[in-house]
Amino acid sequence: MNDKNKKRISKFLSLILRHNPGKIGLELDENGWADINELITKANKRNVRFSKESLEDIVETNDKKRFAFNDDKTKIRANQGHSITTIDLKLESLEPPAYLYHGTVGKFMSAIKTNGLQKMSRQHVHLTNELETAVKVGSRRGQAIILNIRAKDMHDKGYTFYQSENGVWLTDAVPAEFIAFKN
Ligand code: HQG
Repeated sequence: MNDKNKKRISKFLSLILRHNPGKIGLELDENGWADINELITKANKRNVRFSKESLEDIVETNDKKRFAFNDDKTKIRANQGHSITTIDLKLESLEPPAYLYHGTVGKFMSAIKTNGLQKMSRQHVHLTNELETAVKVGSRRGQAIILNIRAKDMHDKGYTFYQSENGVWLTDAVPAEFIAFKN
């Protein structure tokens, strides 16, 4: 499968496995897993064609490791980024590093200064320990602004952090007092 096709299928999988399985009449279980054969058949009916081998290729080579198989490779799910509120990935809570980054843009800054970081339409606020990743995430929307979050401090005050299988740090909300604003 060429890169363009892989990207197209990967975007389709993000839509189906994170946001709208009903679009192809698929159901995810309570932990977000989809049956692979059912996914392939139902996608095929809507003219999105891929094989089990191409799914394996996508899971392995996806730039952000967005998807994972279960142990016997009968099921697939998205590692993070869901908007479906009933899905529980059963992530284990983990102590974060002292600081984590969040990449955003200027137009959100006054709201963030007032309300802190909110999960908006996803299940969690997404944070990273890599500056470069935060820059990329922010740059999707314009000139990136990088916020420094006092994650360990939050954790010590009782806030829970999780790490998804692809290394993204997740938490429910970041109150403004834990964000270092430069101005
Ligand atoms: C902003 C992609 C106003 C927040 C990326 C962000 C990432 C607020 C936007 C992953 C706010 C939400 C997640 C507040 C936060 N008021 N705006 N109080 N609090 N915001 O897409 O972190 O390619 O839901 O700064 O690469 O941008 O999909 O979150 O700009 O890893 O795998 O509201 O999604 O990964 O946007 O991105 P998002 P995000 P994938």
